[in-house]
Amino acid sequence: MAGVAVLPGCFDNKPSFVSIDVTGADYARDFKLPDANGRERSIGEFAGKVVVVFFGYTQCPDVCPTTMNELAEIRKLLGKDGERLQGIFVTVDPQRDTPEVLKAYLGNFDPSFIALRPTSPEQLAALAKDFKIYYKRVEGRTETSYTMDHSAGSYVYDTKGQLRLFTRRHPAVAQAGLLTAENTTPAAAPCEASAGVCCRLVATGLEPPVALRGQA
Ligand SMILES: [Cu+2]
Repeated sequence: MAGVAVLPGCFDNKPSFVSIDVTGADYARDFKLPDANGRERSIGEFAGKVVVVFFGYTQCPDVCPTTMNELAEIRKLLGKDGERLQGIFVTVDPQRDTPEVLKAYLGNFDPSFIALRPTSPEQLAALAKDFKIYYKRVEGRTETSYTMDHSAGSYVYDTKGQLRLFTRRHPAVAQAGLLTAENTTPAAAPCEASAGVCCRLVATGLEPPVALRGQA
C-alpha cells in the first residue's frame, strides 16, 4: 500500500508528498459528528474541496496550535484556491472543549475552519478506532488541568471525498496546499513567505501531484 515520498528541493521539478499515501485504505473513510453548532457533518458534504482532518484539543500547548496556524497560513497563501481547502478540527477532549470553546479557538486561526465534537466517550472511542487515532488523558495537578496525549497527524481527503493522505504535523498542511493547487498555476506562489510551503506550492504548477495520478 503506502509509499513515503521524499521532500523535493525547491528547484526540483518533481513534486511529491511528504506524506503517506493512504488512498484506498479501509479506515478513516468518513465520520458523522456534530459541529460546534450541533449540526451533523460528514465528508460527503465537502465535495469540491480538499479536506484536512486534524485531531487535537484546544488546551494543547504546541502541536495543535502550530498545526492550525500553519493550515490557516496555507489557506491564505493559496489565495483564491484557499476557498477549496477545508480545515476540520476534531476534539479528543470534548469534556473541556465545549462548542463555545471550539468556536472561539478556531476563530482565532481561520473562521472557515470547522470543529467537530464527539458527544460521548463512546463516540470518541469509536471514532478514534476507526481513524486509528491515539489519545490518552494524562492527569495534572488538579481535576481540570489534565493534558491529552494524542496522535499528531492529519488525514487529507481529495475533492471527491476520498481519503488520500496521512501526514504528520507540519508537512501535513503543506500537503493540503499541494492537493488544493491541483490544476492551477501557482506561478505567483508567494515564495518569500514560507520556505517549506513555497517549495511544494510551486512544484504543483509543474505536473499533477504524484498521489493524484493514481497508483496501479
Ligand atoms: Cu495537540
